[in-house]
Amino acid sequence: MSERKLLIAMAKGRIMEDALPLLAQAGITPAEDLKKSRKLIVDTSDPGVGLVIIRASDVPTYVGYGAADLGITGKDVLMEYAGNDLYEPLDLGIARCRLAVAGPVGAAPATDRLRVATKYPNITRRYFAARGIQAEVIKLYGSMELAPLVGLADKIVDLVDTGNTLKANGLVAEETICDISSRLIVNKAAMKIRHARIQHLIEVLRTAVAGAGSSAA
Ligand code: PRT
Ligand code: MG
Repeated sequence: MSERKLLIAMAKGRIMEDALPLLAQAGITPAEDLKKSRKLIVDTSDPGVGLVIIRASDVPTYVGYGAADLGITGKDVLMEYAGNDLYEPLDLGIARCRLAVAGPVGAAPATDRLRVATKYPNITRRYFAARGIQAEVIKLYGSMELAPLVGLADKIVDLVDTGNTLKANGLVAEETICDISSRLIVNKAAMKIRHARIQHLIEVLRTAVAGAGSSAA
């Protein structure tokens, strides 16, 4: 009986765009064009490795339950995830941005009794609680920038890269919560059971990341 493939979970979009060149250096190339394909499980050039294509925010759940052995997703998603069934052995240094508190240009800074709209309620609650600020957190699934414009919230907590999206909506980043990049994650049980193969993959990716960092400098 042949061993089941190692499954790597990730999302289409910006993370995948940056992750595919790193995986290629590990000898893992998708067997079909992921931009066109609607398949959710994709074979790769490595017969022992398959890709599972899901929403970025679902990656920790698939890996946490062991439905995928490994995953690639943003630190923002991982900080929001409540499970402790994952290892996070490698910072891939891709899809970089920062998580920030933002508000209308010229607005008073975060003080007390704030309403904050975000896709990241857990991170947001922790952040303001640690500062002794009483914040009412309003969970949204997208377009957080709208919330302060229509009086739904005083501030937002969202990802910022260039700041153009905030600027276009009359908002400005006030505080950085943390810097974000994408991470390789591994199911804890898979790491034990399939240790040699997974450890090898981690080391090959580590080398690819180090190379990408030095060539980009
Ligand atoms: O769309 P869906 O809900 O399925 O998933 P998603 O939109 O979360 O996926 P995707 O492919 O957009 O990838 C999201 C992941 O990419 C995040 O979890 C981060 O880890 C990472 N990432 C890196 C970013 C950005 N940079 C980023 N700039 N994700 C989103 N943005 C958005 C941000 O939310 C804001 O709307 O880009 C806008 C800000 O960009 P600037 O340059 O205008 O500041
Ligand atoms: Mg998106």
